[in-house]
Amino acid sequence: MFFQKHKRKSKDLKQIDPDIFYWIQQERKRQKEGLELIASENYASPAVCRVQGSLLTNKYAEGYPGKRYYGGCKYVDECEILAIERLKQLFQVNHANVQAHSGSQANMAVFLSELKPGDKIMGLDLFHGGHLTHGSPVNFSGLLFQSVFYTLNLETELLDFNQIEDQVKKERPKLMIAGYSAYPRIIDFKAFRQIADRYNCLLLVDMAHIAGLVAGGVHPSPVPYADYVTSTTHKTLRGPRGGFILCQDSLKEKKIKSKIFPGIQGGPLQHVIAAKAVAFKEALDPSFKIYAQQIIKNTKVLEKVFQKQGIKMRTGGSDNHLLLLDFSQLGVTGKQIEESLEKAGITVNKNTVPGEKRSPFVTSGIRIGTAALTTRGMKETEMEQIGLWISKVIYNPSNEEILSKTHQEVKELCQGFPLPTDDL
Ligand code: DSN
Repeated sequence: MFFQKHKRKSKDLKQIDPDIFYWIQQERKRQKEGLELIASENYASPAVCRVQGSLLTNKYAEGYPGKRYYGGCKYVDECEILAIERLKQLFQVNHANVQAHSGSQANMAVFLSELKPGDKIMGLDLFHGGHLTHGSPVNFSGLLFQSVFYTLNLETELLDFNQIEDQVKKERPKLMIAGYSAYPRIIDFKAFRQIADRYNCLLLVDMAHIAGLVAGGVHPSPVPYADYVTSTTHKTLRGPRGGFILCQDSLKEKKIKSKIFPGIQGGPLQHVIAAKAVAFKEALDPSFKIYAQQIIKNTKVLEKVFQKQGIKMRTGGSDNHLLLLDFSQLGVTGKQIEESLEKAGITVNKNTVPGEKRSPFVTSGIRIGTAALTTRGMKETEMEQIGLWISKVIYNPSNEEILSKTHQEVKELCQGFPLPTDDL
């Protein structure tokens, strides 16, 4: 034979990089033994993780399927086409772009498609549950564009469309954003569309938090109402970490394509795009509807427990995957409760509440979400127990004995619910 045959012995990660191996093991233990209640997190399936860790990462494919700047793209083209077609089917939409590396870049592509630097955008105030990329002055969205905000009604704690309309009338933004990080109620996209139409304003819906609920049919879809819909793929939708953009109009799709590439991104992450395709297939399966329904059932159980325990929830409860607990009358901060819950093996994040008086590093509340534990198979019985544990910690945040006993009980519960990706 002309060429010598090379055999590659693959060493395992433990030998190649014992440090990273060690930290992954630690993180595995944390995920296994703890209760994950961060509202923006979930467990991607083993299939999604496997594809995300596949050799597709080796491929450069700047451009779009059928029109790339590199050779050898015919197989990644097929994966990207599948991702696009499945996503279109999932949300019943005409056009989908699956190349955005993140939700932030998806939003950036929409802004750059429609706006010039200095144009006015309007999103929900960050302290009321909005997002950094919806105009915060410390983010590109507030640096490049003139940003103004609407707020929740401080009495009802809900979106107030009269107030929003007044604000739009006064400010006349070129683009308005709906879709939030900490809003526990159903969003009326039609009402946003009506205001947008009256004031000739574009409507972007960032459905990152609720994408899985929309896909599962337990939250109305923004697709019929928004000019653009952006999302991440890894929250309630349970895919790999990434973003996407949807629109109905082919002219808008063209603009988005060129803003994503070459506008703001280079080579697409073909391993992530293929993993998105897998996640979209999973979300098209009828079992995903049952999953989405269970997320809501689980939130409702927590809502009931907190009501009984006298713990204040903003808006009084939730219709979606998250609850916003408010301690402003309890004399403890969100930061303290986040830390105490972590000692008890329960992971949440501190969160500002509408009308917040404390800094975002301290806050008066925490945000709790049920998407991840629902994926892990936990249902009403477990949720009731978890609600009681959380309440106990809220009322006894410095009682080390209670924290450590709760941690032990949490570990015991977790043993019965293996992680979907335990062996990855
Ligand atoms: N960081 C995400 C969240 O926790 O809601 C939003 O990007």
